[in-house]
Amino acid sequence: MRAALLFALVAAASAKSFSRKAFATPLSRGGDRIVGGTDASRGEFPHQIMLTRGVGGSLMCGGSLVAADTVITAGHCCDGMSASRLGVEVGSHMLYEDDPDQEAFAVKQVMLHEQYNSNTITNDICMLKLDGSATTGANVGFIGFPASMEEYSEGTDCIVTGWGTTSAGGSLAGTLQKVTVPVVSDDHCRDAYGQNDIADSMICAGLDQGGKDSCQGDSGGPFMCGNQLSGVVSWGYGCAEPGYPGVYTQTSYFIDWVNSHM
Ligand code: 4AZ
Repeated sequence: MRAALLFALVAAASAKSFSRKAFATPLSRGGDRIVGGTDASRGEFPHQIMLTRGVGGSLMCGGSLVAADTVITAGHCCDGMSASRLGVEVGSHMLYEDDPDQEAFAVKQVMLHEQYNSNTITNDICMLKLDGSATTGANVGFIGFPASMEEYSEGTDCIVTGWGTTSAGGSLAGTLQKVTVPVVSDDHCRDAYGQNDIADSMICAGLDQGGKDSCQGDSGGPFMCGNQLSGVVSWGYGCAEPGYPGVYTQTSYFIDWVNSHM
């Protein structure tokens, strides 16, 4: 019994702070935040949700509301998690303060992608069904998906948001952050990470010089190229490191999967 609990705690700990190459990154290097971002305005990203440790619990991951009772997040945020250990908060803007329209839900069902692979971080996507329906309004709304197999040219500006750490291993952001990062082609991303590490169903984004990126705690959150959920925060080597763009699950590769699980 105690061994099982310990195992569950270790599994949860690894699930929440996971990022494939981050383990090799000196945490002391610093300078990282939803790195290089600025405060979002209240209601600017009404689909942004907080995935929490239990209902009303602390931040575990980001996510996106795609229907009144449906959230898309990262597979590695769901891996090994039962619904009872998760919560979803919609309508939030401030991490540590109550926002007027925030609403917390229990999770009814966790649908981790059947081919999610924690070694290669492929198919890093998960759908959550809420125990209830979110009330939409100025600060709560849905985001749509791109067309199936849509591709994005190198240099396309996209926005990523979250309350993730403002330094690698550092503190979470108190106010929802946003940052604009340009798409890096799969070819160039493979030059950075290795030819076998970037699947076609991943999309990379970042500046050559670094300084703008998603980071720990942003995982599962939205990556938007225009007004659509183009990607899900997935992994990277540290945060905002020069030469190492952030890597996102490319949702256009998962439209059939999404539709078959809605
Ligand atoms: C993480 O650990 C994480 N720079 C998320 C995104 C990135 C790195 C780490 C990308 O959740």
